[in-house]
Amino acid sequence: KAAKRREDYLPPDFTVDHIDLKIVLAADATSVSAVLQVTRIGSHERPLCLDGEQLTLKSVEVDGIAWTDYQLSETALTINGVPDSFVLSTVVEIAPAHNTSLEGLYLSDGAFCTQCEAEGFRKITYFLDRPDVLSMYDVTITAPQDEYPQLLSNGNKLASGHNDDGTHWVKWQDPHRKPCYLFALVAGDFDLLTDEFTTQSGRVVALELYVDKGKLNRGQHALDSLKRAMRWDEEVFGLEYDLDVYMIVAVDFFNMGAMENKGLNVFNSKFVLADSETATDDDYFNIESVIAHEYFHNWTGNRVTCRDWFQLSLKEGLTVFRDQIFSETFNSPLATRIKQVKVIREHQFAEDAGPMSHPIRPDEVIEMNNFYTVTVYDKGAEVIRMLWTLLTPEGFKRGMRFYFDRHDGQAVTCDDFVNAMQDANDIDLSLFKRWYGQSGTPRISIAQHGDKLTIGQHTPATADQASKQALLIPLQLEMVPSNGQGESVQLTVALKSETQEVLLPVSSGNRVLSVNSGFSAPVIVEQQASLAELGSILSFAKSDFDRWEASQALFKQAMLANMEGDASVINETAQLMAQFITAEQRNLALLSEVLIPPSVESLVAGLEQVNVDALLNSHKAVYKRVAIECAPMLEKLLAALVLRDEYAYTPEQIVQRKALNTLLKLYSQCQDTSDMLTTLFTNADNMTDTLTALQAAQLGNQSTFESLMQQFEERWQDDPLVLDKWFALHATTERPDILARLQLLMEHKQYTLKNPNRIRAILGSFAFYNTAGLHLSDGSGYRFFTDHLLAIDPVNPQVAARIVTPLLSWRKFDSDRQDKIKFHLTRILDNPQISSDLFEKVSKSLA
Ligand code: DPP
Ligand code: ZN
Repeated sequence: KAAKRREDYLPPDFTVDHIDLKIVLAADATSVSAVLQVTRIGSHERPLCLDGEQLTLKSVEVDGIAWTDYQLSETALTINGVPDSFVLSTVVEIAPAHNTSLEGLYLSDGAFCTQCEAEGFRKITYFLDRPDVLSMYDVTITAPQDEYPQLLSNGNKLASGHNDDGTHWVKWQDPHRKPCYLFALVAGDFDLLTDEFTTQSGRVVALELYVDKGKLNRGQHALDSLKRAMRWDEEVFGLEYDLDVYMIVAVDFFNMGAMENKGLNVFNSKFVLADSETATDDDYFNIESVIAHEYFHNWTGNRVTCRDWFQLSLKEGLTVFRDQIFSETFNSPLATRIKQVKVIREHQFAEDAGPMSHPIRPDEVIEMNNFYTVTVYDKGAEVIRMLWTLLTPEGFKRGMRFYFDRHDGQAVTCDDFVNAMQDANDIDLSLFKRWYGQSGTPRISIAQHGDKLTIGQHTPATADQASKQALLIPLQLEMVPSNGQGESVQLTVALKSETQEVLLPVSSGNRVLSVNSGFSAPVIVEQQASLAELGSILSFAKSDFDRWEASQALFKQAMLANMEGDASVINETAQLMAQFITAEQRNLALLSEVLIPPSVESLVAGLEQVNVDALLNSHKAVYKRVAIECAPMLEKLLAALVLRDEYAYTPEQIVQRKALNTLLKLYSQCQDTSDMLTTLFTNADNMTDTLTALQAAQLGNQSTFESLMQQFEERWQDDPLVLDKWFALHATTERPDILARLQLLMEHKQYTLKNPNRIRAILGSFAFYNTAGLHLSDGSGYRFFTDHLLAIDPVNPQVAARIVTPLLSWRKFDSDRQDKIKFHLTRILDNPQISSDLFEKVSKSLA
């Protein structure tokens, strides 16, 4: 597959005003008849070139006449000699039962479903499979009545009926024009949970949640979250739902989290199903945020969509930001922001620094599925957040209204979005636009001379771009009183050039600077604060987020210093943490964040060269040393935490469970907690506490871990979604025989190569979060992992390409490991059947 470039964009030669689809479902041979109203755009003589893959063409007609003047290739149907306006009818056959890529029309546990974003519609019928072709859809689905009583598609149900052969049919019509990536079809036999929502203007919307038989009682939280999201979007952005029905279907086989198909979202069941027994507080949080995310797409994505796939962040960065501020409203803002920033530090900075580095609006793509990245999504959201800061919330909302006034019903670019924001506000955003085109993580340096700061910015070269320019960066600072006396002072500086002088608003005497307060920009601050300064920020900053940041910097400095054999930093850090826990013993929300050290993986992401063995040892040593210093306080706090009411998903209880998790893991570093953990596990009335017991045991107590894990498996062996937690815990355990353990897991009756959740739970968790196992010094981890990648690739290339990521940054490891990783990446690249997904990532990494 050849690379496509953003600059080469051309508008389509034809458009399709209307499509009438008739789909007769059968697992091995589904028939798809499409009648397209086609219109030539502009004056040209070019043929109509339609995308299509893995389709068996049965017939072609133009204006009702059988047509033979066409060429057929593996990826296209080119029809010659067509008039300027005509009706094209095609019939194709497809085989959903053989579609393991989970793109296009496929079977999930016996139900038919579709995934068309980005380019899956071409696996259903011949079409102009690009987001700037917007069409009206009529869809008629036919299938056997008893097996598939529910036949769903986008929009409103127009008619239905029965045939003599035991099949039935339903006709759907979507009153909104849409690109084909938003098409969806589902056919199956589900349990249905219903509700209603009345919009602010009085439209009554039927809400329908379709889940696997027997899972109805796990759907309520998702439905409640949907209603909260609908209300919130009306209240905050004035955006209202625009159809009479909103359907969500949960399926077990799904490549991503969920999909915002117009009026018919399809979800990975992981982001729908929850009850206290089976789901953790984190699961509840994630469900709420993904439900909201897909709902918000109805405006940011569906009503206004992307002109081409290079503009993906237009809808994703914006919609992630919207779901983030939604989540910050209904959950702890501190915990929510920390989650977001961890994703950036652990994954996005690594992407910037690696071979797949790209701007939030990429310039070159081989396989679009590879660009549903943390950069496009999460850094994209940080870029929108900076606009929110620069424009103020009111200015931003004004910009949003203007954007919809100007572009509703259109397919537009990221520039169109920023222009709308600019035109609705009195501001020049031309410099800001560079965030869309420039990749890499900017570095901020600060030099202080009395009350004057010289702030520098520079972005190191990345794999995709050699030279970088200065950006518009809203940098927030907090001047923290170093001894706690007096008020903090906060300021925001809009950086515009490589260096900039700033006069501090108050005297800097006896104050410590907390730079990039609240993570106001996705940058790395280069200046190293001293331990004493970090101690002041940890103790006295007004922003809890900055206090957390200081704790992470302390841990990190201690871990790095310890690697160099310097024990003083570790002692001082441990003392600062012990002082902190004593002073803040009532502030469980903050304690439960501060006492989690940065993960090994986030440290790896932040380092240019990594000595894996030393880092792993140092990480453990520091964690343990802090535990020893804090032990008396931990004991006291834990005693107060174990007694609790019956489970409820309330802010108070969430904080208590989180604190129990953090403190117990820490305490288990220095004490034998087997009895406590076993009691907690046995008495737990909820999955959050159950996992706390398992996680704490996993970190140190091998025999307790094994015995509790066995009990867990006995209890949940028939529930794969719950068992994924068990798979992941095993896969992330540090143990010498980890590969044998993984092999056993993959022989489990619930494991199948065909289900992405299973692969991600075992191999994905291993690759991303078992640094010790992946990087075993004899290279056996690499071999094991790549053997499995080679097996997954032909089944599901999207999943294979997603989990290969940790190997791509091989350049940061020691030369022996480098050679070994390169050897195995080469093995992948040498496979003649390699997918374009894996090819793009692995070839870039080896280049
Ligand atoms: N458009 C989808 C989403 O992000 C892709 N998974 O919601
Ligand atoms: Zn999205």
